[in-house]
Amino acid sequence: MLELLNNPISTCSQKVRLTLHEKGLAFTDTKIDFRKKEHLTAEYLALNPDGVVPTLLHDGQPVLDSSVIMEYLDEVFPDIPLSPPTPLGRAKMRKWLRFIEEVPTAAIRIPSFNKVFIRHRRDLSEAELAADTETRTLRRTFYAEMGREGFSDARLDESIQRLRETVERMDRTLAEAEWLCGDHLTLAEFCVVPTIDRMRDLRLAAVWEGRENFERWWQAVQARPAFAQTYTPGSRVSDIYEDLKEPA
Ligand SMILES: N[C@@H](CCC(=O)N[C@@H](CS)C(=O)NCC(=O)O)C(=O)O
Repeated sequence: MLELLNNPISTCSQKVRLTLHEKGLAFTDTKIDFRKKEHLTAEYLALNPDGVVPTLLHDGQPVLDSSVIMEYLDEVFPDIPLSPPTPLGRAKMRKWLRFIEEVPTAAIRIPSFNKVFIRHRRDLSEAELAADTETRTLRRTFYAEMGREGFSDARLDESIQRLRETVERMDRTLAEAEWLCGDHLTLAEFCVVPTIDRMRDLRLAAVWEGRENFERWWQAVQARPAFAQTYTPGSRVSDIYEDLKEPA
């Protein structure tokens, strides 16, 4: 029995939903409401002391951290494998996972918060702001730096540059092979897809304009049935915030 405690627009949750769908695994989709701070309740923190989503419950046992969860699922349910068959192949895939966690996953948070999530902090009093920051178990420093006004222009520019470097690195790799780790789609794809989708959602798609290998890969990823199963209505920030919707 698999239960995923997650949030529709959370990119980390989307990594795991993509993996579950691609592997054809049935799961209970339990939605955690960020606005109600359901991820910061004592009950949730007892399962996931970092106060973040996703959390996978497998027969009631918590498995934490989106990349760990992806690898766990692939190990426990090997029928549709999403990892290379050799140790060297898996090492290459894990290198992509670590790079994606360290670079684009961290970078996309800056435009996401500046353009979208900061709005929920603007009207807080000083005391409320400090209290809210204090509750963010894993990200106190991040929330403190963001404050009420968001991250600086320099920090935003640096993040966009990091995202650009990621796309360039992927494009170079994809000139040599169909997928990031060779001839087969792997967890490396699903680790980065939510960041790319968020970039498009935030209207940052110009970053990959003219990058033909990348664009071919992006089309192929979106054609997977797992993609449509993951990105149901309400999964994107532009589904939720009126001012982010594409003009008709
Ligand atoms: N390393 C963790 C990070 C999880 C994470 O940062 N989740 C975000 C959503 S993508 C979250 O729950 N944020 C809650 C908050 O900022 O309060 C993972 O990959 O599972």
